[in-house]
Formats: sequence, structure tokens, C-alpha cells
Amino acid sequence: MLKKISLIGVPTDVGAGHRGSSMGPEALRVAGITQMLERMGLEVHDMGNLHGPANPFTKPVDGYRHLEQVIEWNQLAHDAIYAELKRGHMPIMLGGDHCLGAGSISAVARHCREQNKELRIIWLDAHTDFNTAEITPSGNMHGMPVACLFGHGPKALVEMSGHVPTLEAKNIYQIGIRSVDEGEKHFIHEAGIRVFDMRYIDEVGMRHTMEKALEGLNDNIHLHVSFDVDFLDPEIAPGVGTTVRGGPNYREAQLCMEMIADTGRMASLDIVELNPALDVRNLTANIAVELVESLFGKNTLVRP
Ligand code: 6HN
Ligand code: MN
Ligand code: MN
Ligand code: MN
Repeated sequence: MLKKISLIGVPTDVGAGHRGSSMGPEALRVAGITQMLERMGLEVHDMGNLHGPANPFTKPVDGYRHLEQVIEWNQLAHDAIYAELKRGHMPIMLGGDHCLGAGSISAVARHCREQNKELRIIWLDAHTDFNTAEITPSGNMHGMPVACLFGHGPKALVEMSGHVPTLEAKNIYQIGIRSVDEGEKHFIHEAGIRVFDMRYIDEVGMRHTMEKALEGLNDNIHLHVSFDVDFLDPEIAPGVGTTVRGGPNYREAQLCMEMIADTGRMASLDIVELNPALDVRNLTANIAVELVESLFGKNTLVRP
């Protein structure tokens, strides 16, 4: 079966503390994401970029920076991704900062509800993104999408999927975590989210970690991958706004992607937080494209 892919560029950095992830979609195109997917035998529809409000680059108000713009961009992303799912395409969101995870996953959840499918999110990130206006250290809304999806946050985001909460603990696995804010720690624990942090990966390895995160997948589960590029160790991926040392190295990241590919079940994908303004000769964009190639099964061989 020929899989039809829709690339949706969402060029904004309204949720971040640094300017520049608005250039992410173009950097991924320059790194050859379309040609790579075509080489994999996929039919690629590049839908171009969405158009939304500019970044006013103002200070947080009541715990939220750029709330209005964040809502607008998320609604645009939600609508575009939902439309692609509805016509049977696999959407790949080219971000943009990770605040867009709220809109993207809301669209996927809406679609799953209509199709009577279960949803499983693999959240690849250095951060848990579980802040709220009350506990955020920065006011930056790219640190809040998971909390919004769990029903904690501004009404427009919390309700975007048409069902509150959009996600429950059983729907999400977080992998690669190594930076959790004080308030987030308690909150994550209370919510019961399975967090496979770097300590866990150090102790049991990426293989065992991914076996756990992918166990029990079946025909009735829609697998969504939310790939925050700061998941990767900054030595291989410096082009992000919020680098945290001690992430997966190149091979660990490849193994993670390859094991997802082996399931054959990925049905939607976000690539977020790539910041070309902080990158070196588009290195991080190129690495991201290589990893996405593995997510689509590049290295799948018949094994002995
Ligand atoms: N991201 N936890 C920090 C904050 O400001 O809330 C960093 C969030 C980073 C978010 O990388 O998607
Ligand atoms: Mn930042
Ligand atoms: Mn993130
Ligand atoms: Mn992150």
C-alpha cells in the first residue's frame, strides 16, 4: 500500500523563549525531507506553511507568554492536521516550537475518537512539558502542551480536541527526559504519566525502554510520535533553544526510531523545536531528517 504523507509547515516560535524555531519547516525542507520520504517509496504532499500571527516577543501575562498567538497557531495546526487525517493521509507537522503539540495531538485525538481507535503517544523530549501558568518558571508555553492535553491550561487549548481531557496517563510514554521543573515533578507523578527518563535509559538501555513503550500495540491503536529535537544530545543536535546535556547519542536515537519503525504503526508525527538560528550549517536539521528516515524503516533488514 502506498502511504500518502502530508507535510504541514507551522512556522512559529510564539511558545518558545528563543526566536528561531519559526524557521524549522524550511530547514527541514532544505535538509531534504521530501526527497528522503520519496526515496522511501512514499507519496509526499507538501502542503506548504500555515500563516498565523507574528511573534510579539512580549513578557508573560498571568503566567502565559503570547497566549493569544499560541491559541491561534494551535487552532490552525489542529485544523490542518485534522483535514489531512480525514482524507487518509499521514500528517507530519514541521514545527515550530512544541506548544504546537497541543493542537497537533488534539487533532489526532479527535480523529481517533471518530474512528473508534485508541491513541498512543510516544513523546521524545528532554522535557516533560507539563507546566501550568501556576508552576511555570518561564511562562513559555512550549513547556505546557502535555498539561493542556491532560486538561490543565487555557480553556481554548484544553478543549481543542472536543473532549476533556484529551489524554490520560495510559495514552502516553515519555522518553529521554532529563529536565523537569520542581513544580512539574509532583504534578507528573500525580498524573501517573510513564516517564522513561535518561536515568532509566542508562540503567536498562534504549532497547528495553522502547520494548516497554511499544508493548501491546495492535491494529486498533493509532501511534503518534511527538519528536522534540532537544530529545537528542546537544553534541549531535545543537540547533535547539533549550539544550540539555546527557541525551541519547546518535546510535541510541537511531535504535529508538528503528524500533518504532519495526512496529509499522506510526500514523502521525510532529518534528518540533528545531532552531536554525542556533544551528551549525543545518547539521541538526540533517540529523533530524536522518532519524525520520529511520522512523520510516530505512534500516529494516531481514535479521538472522
Ligand atoms: N520544550 N521546562 C522549561 C519551561 O520553560 O517550561 C523548558 C521547556 C522546554 C519546552 O523544549 O518543548
Ligand atoms: Mn528556551
Ligand atoms: Mn518539548
Ligand atoms: Mn524539549
